[in-house]
Amino acid sequence: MRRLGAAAAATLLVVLGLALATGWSSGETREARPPAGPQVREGAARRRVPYSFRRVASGLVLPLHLAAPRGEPARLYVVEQAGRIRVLERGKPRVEPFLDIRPLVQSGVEQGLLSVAFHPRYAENRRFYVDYTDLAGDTRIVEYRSDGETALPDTRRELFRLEDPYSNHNGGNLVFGPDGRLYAGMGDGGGGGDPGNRSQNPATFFGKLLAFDVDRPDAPPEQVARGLRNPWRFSFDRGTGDLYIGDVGQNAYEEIDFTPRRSPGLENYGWDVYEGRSRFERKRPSGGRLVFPIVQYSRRLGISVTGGFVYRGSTVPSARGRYFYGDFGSGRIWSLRVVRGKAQDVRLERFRVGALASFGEDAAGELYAVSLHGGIFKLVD
Ligand SMILES: [Ca+2]
Ligand SMILES: [Ca+2]
Repeated sequence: MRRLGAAAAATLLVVLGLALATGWSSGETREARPPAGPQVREGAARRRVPYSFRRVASGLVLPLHLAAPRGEPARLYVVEQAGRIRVLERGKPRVEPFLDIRPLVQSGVEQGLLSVAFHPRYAENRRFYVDYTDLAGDTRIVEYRSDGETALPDTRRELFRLEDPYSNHNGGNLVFGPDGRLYAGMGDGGGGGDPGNRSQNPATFFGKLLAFDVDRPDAPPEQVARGLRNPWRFSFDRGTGDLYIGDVGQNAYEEIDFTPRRSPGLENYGWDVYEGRSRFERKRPSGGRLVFPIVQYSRRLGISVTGGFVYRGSTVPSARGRYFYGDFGSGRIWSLRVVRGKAQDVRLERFRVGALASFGEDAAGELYAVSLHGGIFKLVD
C-alpha cells in the first residue's frame, strides 16, 4: 500500500473533523447524568472470528466513499475526494470515470467530493446525488443523471447550498432512507467547540440531519435531527430501517448514535451540550428527544469515528445483523448488535484498515471498507 508522507498523514488526521482543539473542556456537572452505556474496551472479546476484510481493489486516489445502486450487482462506485467517481467492475477501476467534477470542487483535508447516493429507482430514472465542497468552500448537494454508464453533466440540478463558515466539519454523507427521502448529514460548521453554537440552533442547517423529498426540488429539507458535530457516515439498516450515525467527537469521545425506524421524531444527539455522554457546555439542549450514544470510545482507542453498516450480506453468515464501525486514525474496527435499542456484544475485530474513510455496501448488501490510502476491502469468510 502506498504510504502517505508524515505531513500528509497529519492533515488526514483532521479529515474527519477531529482537529482544531481549542482548549474546550468537558467539565462534568451535577446536572442529570446520562445513562451509562457500554464503553468500548480494548480486547473486550478476543475470540476467534471466522471473517476478515480482504483487499479487493487498489490504486484509487484518496477514495472517501463507496456505494452501489441496488440493480447493479457487479459494480461498485467509489468517490475520490478530488471530485471523481470511479466504477469498479470485478475489482478493476474503469479508466473513464463515472463522474468528474474536479473543476467544481475544493478538495483537501476535510473538503472535497464527499459522497454519492443513487436514487432507489436508479435503474429506471438514472438519478443520483452528490455532496461536495464548492470552490467557495460551501456545501452543495446536486442531482445528476447518467446514461447507465457515465454521468451526464448537463443534467445537473442543485438541491441545496449552504454557506460554510469554516473549512472543517462538512458532514457530507447522502443516503436514501427507508421512506424514500434523501438524508444528508450536516456538520456543525466547523471550528472547535461549535463556536457559533449552531448544532443546537434550530434556525440553521448546521449540525442537523436533513431529509429531502427529491421529487419536490423547491421544498426546503426537513430537519429530522439536531445536535450533531460531524456525522461522518451514517446508514439505515437495510433489514430494519434503523438509523446508525457515527458522530466525530471534540477532544474526548467518539460515538455511535442509534435511532429505531419507528422513533417519535426530532432526535437531539446532544452536541455541543454533550460530547458523547459527558457534559461539554453548561447549557440546556434546545429541544427534541435527547439521545445519548449507544456506544462511545475514548482517545486511547481512536481519534475520529467512521460510522458503518449493519451487515445484511450472505457471504459471512456469522456477521449477519452485526453493525460494523471503525476509527479513521487507529484503523480499529468494532462490531456490535443492537438489542432493544442497546448495544450488545461489542467486539473489537482482529483486523484494522488504515485511514478508514468509509464503509460501503454493494447491491447485495456485502460490506466494504475504504482506505483513504487507496485500497478497497471486502468482508469475507
Ligand atoms: Ca459551543
Ligand atoms: Ca452526541
